[in-house]
Amino acid sequence: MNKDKNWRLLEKNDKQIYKAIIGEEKRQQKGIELIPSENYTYPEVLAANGSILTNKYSEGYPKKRYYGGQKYTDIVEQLAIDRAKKVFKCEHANVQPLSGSPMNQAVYFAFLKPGDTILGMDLSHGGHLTHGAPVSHMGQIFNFIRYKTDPENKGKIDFKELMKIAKKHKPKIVLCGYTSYPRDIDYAGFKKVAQAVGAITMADVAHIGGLIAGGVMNNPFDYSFDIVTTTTHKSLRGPRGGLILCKEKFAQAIDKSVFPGLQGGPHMQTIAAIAITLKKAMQPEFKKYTQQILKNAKILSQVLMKNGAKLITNGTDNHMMVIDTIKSFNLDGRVAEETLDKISLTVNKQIIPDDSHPPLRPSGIRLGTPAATTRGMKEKEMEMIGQWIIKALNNYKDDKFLKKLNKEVETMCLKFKVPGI
Ligand code: DSN
Repeated sequence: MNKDKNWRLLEKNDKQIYKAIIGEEKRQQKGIELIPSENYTYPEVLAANGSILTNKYSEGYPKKRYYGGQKYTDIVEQLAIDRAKKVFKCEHANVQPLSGSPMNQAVYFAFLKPGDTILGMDLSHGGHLTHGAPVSHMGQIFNFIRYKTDPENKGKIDFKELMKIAKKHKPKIVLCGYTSYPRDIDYAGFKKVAQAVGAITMADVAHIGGLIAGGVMNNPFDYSFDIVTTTTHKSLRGPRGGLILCKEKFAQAIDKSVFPGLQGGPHMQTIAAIAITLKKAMQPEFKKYTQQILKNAKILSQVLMKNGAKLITNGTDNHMMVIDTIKSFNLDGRVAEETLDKISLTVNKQIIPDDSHPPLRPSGIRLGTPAATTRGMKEKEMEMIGQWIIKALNNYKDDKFLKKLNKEVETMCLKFKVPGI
């Protein structure tokens, strides 16, 4: 395999795509990804993801395939399965979901019929689209009852209220785990609610999967959860993909639901890259990495709050922060995102609990520390990033000032290499 030759061929035969990839490489190197769901993956993952495994169809599971020629793909998938079980301390792992949305859909279809009820978090309070947002197909197929957080009480969940809702609506799945929620999750509280109504417990830990793998956040399996889903490209630092982890008694239903229920051929190049990621997650360096993600988030949130930023939930327990930019800077999330783009800090505009503004011009932005931490940035850099955010958002009309800040950001970024570039 000659990777340099492959790149030379691409450069020669498709200049437009080649140039766009090189442009994106430069953008990633010159700025900082602060979107909490993004990360810079390992060079080994890039190698596996760009490998000839992409040529192979492998419908089915190791030793039970529908096509021949599976000697090596079986090795790859079995390694990914065994490592996932070890890292997340669970009985069964399906490593084939193509990403986060199909991963959650496969769980619903494994256990529910159309019209059945799921208890999930409201989108604006931190739930994912697949947790029942009306615009998602899932919201149209299943009957989602959506609970909320208490913004006045650090974004905590009122379990007495949740129990009442569960008893009234009798969900078949009680779902926790979120996409824009900066607090830890009381898995024992959810288990109690689910047990009271005989529901399956499901945690979608897509965002914090890496933090659980590193042992710095609670693992739902320690609270006897039934099903845990996670993407592999966020805090876990792997390729884009998903894992469904469960107790053995649910294994058959989950596997059938992923294939042939929902998906066709698994992406074996991604599964190899997931196996590599999981081996990395078992190393002591990964634990240190996840500890630093949390330290960085604490510092960044403190710098922001000290300087007038109003954070949803008034702080963070994980890698993520949501800033109410209207209350803090009198700017909507779109203007805030565009302003920070001008100084090479990439964040995403974000709806806040019960937002009265529309999703493309919401009231906030969301940011997090996994990617910056991967580059080696620590407390000192978090202090600088926090100050840059505050200065830029307080001076969003001053293009000359923003240009000056951008130089500072780029100079700092060039000292922290993006792995694999
Ligand atoms: N797009 C992911 C995120 O940014 O959280 C969730 O799907």
